[in-house]
Amino acid sequence: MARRFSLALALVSLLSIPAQAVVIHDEGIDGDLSGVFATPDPLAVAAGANTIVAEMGANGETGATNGNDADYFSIVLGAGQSITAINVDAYTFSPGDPNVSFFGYTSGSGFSGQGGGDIDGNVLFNAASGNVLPLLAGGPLGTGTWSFWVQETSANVVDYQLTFTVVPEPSTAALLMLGLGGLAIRRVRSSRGRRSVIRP
Ligand SMILES: [Ca+2]
Ligand SMILES: [Ca+2]
Ligand SMILES: [Ca+2]
Repeated sequence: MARRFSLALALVSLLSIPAQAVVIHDEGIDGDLSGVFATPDPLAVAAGANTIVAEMGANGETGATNGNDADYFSIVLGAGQSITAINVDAYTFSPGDPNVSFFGYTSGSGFSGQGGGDIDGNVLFNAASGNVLPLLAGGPLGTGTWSFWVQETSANVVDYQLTFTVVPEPSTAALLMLGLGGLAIRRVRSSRGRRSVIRP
């Protein structure tokens, strides 16, 4: 019993290790995110905080329906992984206040168009938005490929930073399954052991 308890404690402590925040794309270093809706830039994520630092709007780059820069990127979530929050860390603008900007998503590695029927959900966001995932998708996004579309159509430039919280790490999930599997095997073995005493 004590061993089971300590195993459970070890698993809980593994799960609660805070993962490092990682900048997965910084347009200042990595270049403008794709402006082509059919081919978002695939970005690799890990457990914990995954941050995108980017700019959209009237910045001379193209991709949106009106020629203003749109940013498209996709994220692949492995078995057991999910996005549990998408936080707007920063939203600054010039020369005027664009009020809000568009953020949409769809399942799959790209969008089939730029219309309302081409998205699974969207939210209008700005500096005050905080975690937009509940309004964007109604809850966490699970295993699979997800594409995201960020766009400002006014004559303003918007610098934005988004952080995607991903849980749990696949290796941690695998460890948890291994641990639970081990407990189940021990339980079966010990019950078989008891039966063998009753039935000679
Ligand atoms: Ca951009
Ligand atoms: Ca772009
Ligand atoms: Ca706007």
